[in-house]
Amino acid sequence: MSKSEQDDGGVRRRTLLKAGGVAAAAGLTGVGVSGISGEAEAQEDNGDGREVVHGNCWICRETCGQEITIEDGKAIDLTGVDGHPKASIGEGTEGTLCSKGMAQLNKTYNPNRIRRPHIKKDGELTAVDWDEAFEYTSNRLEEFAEEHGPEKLLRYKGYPLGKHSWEAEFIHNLFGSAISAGRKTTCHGPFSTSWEWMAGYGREWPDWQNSEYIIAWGRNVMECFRGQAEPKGVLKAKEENDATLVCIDPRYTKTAEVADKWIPIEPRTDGALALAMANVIIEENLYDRDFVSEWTHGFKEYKEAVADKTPEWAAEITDVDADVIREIALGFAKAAPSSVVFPWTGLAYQANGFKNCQNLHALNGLVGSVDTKGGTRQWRKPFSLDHPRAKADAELPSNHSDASTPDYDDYPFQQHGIRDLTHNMVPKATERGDIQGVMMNWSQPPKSGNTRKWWEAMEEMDLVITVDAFWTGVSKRADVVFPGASQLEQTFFKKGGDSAYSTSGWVTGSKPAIEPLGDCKRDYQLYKELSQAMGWGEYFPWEDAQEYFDSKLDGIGLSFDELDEKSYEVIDGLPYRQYEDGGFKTVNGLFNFDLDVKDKYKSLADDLGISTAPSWVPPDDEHFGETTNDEYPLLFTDTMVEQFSRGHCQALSQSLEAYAERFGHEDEDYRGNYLHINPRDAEEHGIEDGDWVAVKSADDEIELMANVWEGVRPGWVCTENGFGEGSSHPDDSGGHSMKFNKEWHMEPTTGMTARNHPVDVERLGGEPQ
Ligand SMILES: Nc1nc2c(c(=O)[nH]1)N[C@H]1C(S)=C(S)[C@@H](COP(=O)(O)OP(=O)(O)OC[C@H]3O[C@@H](n4cnc5c(=O)[nH]c(N)nc54)[C@H](O)[C@@H]3O)O[C@H]1N2
Ligand SMILES: Nc1nc2c(c(=O)[nH]1)N[C@H]1C(S)=C(S)[C@@H](COP(=O)(O)OP(=O)(O)OC[C@H]3O[C@@H](n4cnc5c(=O)[nH]c(N)nc54)[C@H](O)[C@@H]3O)O[C@H]1N2
Ligand code: SF4
Ligand SMILES: [Mo]
Repeated sequence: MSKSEQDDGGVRRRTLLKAGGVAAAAGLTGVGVSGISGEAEAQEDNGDGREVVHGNCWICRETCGQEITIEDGKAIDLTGVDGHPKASIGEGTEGTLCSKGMAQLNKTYNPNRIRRPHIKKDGELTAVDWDEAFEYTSNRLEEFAEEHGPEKLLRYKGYPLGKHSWEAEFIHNLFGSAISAGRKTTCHGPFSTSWEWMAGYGREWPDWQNSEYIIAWGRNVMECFRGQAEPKGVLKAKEENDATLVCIDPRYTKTAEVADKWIPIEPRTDGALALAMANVIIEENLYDRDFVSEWTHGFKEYKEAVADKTPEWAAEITDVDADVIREIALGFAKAAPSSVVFPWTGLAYQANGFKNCQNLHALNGLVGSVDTKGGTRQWRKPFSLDHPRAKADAELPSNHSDASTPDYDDYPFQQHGIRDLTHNMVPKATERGDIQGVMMNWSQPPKSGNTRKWWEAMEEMDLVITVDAFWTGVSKRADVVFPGASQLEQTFFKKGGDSAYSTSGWVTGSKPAIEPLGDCKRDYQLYKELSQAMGWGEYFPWEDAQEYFDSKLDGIGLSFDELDEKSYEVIDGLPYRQYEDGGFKTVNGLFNFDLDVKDKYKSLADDLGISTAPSWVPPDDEHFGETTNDEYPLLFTDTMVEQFSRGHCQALSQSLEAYAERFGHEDEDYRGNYLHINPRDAEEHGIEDGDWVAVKSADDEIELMANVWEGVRPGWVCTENGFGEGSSHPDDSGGHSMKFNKEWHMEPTTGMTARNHPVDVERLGGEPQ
């Protein structure tokens, strides 16, 4: 579909262009956009029929507080909430929404939204009313339980609004599904698992705003932020602490744009760079002796491992100058403990990612930047809230825990102590008959790895149930499609840690701003009524989500009405260096450089022939990632950009326009993703900017438009994920980046999908479609 054909009601191209211009001029891309959107100033109903209510953005699921202007029951404008823990940089500062957040209006009123329940009738998905949809679904679920056993229904964990528990309670507790899969192996596995085993807490966060030296390492914090507080925190640190920002990324991202130093490293060699930095820090005696001697295990092995890993050694591998390695090692160590190295998907999505992430985190431990002001933070539970279920009359059963799942334990990664079935192995588990169906809410699994097999597996499955807002390769293959109410139409509640308030937790919540469009249904109502249809109504005794959350808030003396009025509440209780009170939450209470303390990892490392201590594990065409060759000389991966959130903003014309403008292709009709290719590689392949190209691996092929760009390293090509066949893009435009990914492309410790595929590119005739 060309740009002119997609009329989704919410395109405000002028506003967006203007916003992009001002934000870019201020060096604040992705931050502060809403302030420019015109009538966004929050006001109470002042007689013009408008009122302003609170909401919480869930486009990237980071809950930035919203002020929503409503006119005649329709949401007409959005802006942020000042002081909000996620939308601002703390008390007294402006709250804003990013450009993705601003696209929520476009999303809500999008004509492509699924607005009616659909069920399979005579092999065709057919729109029906809710009574029929619930009756059909409850019958199918009952048949499924009888025929296969409930344990064989996979729960694919998505992002239901506020990550509420009703979906899990329905699928696991009540129905008895025993298997789940999800982001552990599609988002953060190697990073969170290595850090969890090292420091006891896998989901650490940088204390950005207090830092003095930040290394964003395969972590595009200025555009793949988790709430507006993150990029604002980085800018604050630069302004107020004169912090140095180093961006280690083969791509010239928005983070690279504001960084003091951009290091376009050879992909997948990050572990070698980290070892060389440790070599310098130890040689120069700049490590934190007190922290290392009192709180760590395995320093001797770490020291031995890096003894010969000089900057000159790493320069050969990483294509980073030895002087630059020395410079950042010294800068990082001298700023400690207010310094931080932090990765995410750039390193997690690699077959050698586990070791790379271990080597990185070892650096934080070496200089003592663990749970410190301006270092990493270990967010523990800052406060507890009552669980409404504790007060309910009917105790929720745990039907899933009684299920026998012997085959599930046979899967290799579970034997390493990894929770959840590996995403890429779901098709195999389906082939083996261990999985016979799937239920999900707000998820698009085939986008995240092993795409073709996933599609086949869904065809094989006896029952596919999804809650979604758009037609995708998943909803089109489902037996039941429930039209989920979108964020502005739902009650919202969330509590959390990481935010603009470094040593506090927070709660935020809001009532629905508008009525659900069409037949869309709010999540709580959906699970309550589905439970009623199954005869389990007593487990959802609350009238609505508001009543449920009201009960939850008792513990901190707030009512849901009050929270909605305030939008958020900040709650103290997250001191730095929490490990000083009772040690690290690891097997030995220490920060582990060496993972020999984990028996399961020890035997795995033995099998793989690698050390349990930090070490350099290069891609090897066997366990740790494929390498390029004469036939397939380029390395291909996919990435994310500020304009899209994972796999669903591709449905929004506003986001597609902003993306096209960013890369200077707004005048072309094509609205798919681009293959970013360095001018050197483009010339070698006879490719020009805007050409329609094929990308080929040994066993697959995609087609998309070339964006010839200095912003990617020579030898490395990439595109944005979530496009092409089966995506939420209304016209399936562009190339599906994960068609190259096959079942065996996994990181060998966690089973996380591993990107980076050897490919070649070829210019095709014809216009990009
Ligand atoms: N705009 C936007 N923001 C988001 C999301 C989104 O989809 N869109 N998703 C949210 C979610 S769920 C997450 S998990 C986070 C993820 O946040 P990030 O992990 O920061 O997101 P990515 O864009 O995948 O960033 C990884 C970066 O690593 C780089 N990279 C790739 N390979 C290598 C390598 O070998 N070495 C190094 N050093 N770098 C490499 C890529 O070029 C990319 O810029 O973002 C969150 N925020
Ligand atoms: N190739 C590739 N795959 C990736 C990544 C990558 O960088 N590249 N990143 C990974 C990461 S970091 C993560 S966290 C995962 C996330 O992966 P998923 O958990 O699958 O999440 P999304 O892609 O956000 O989910 C998209 C689905 O939610 C639907 N949706 C959108 N809005 C709504 C709504 O209002 N209600 C409901 N019910 N549904 C809605 C969309 O139509 C779409 O089908 O993806 C991973 N997969
Ligand atoms: S950062 Fe995420 S939650 Fe905040 S406005 Fe942007 S999309 Fe919404
Ligand atoms: Mo993620």
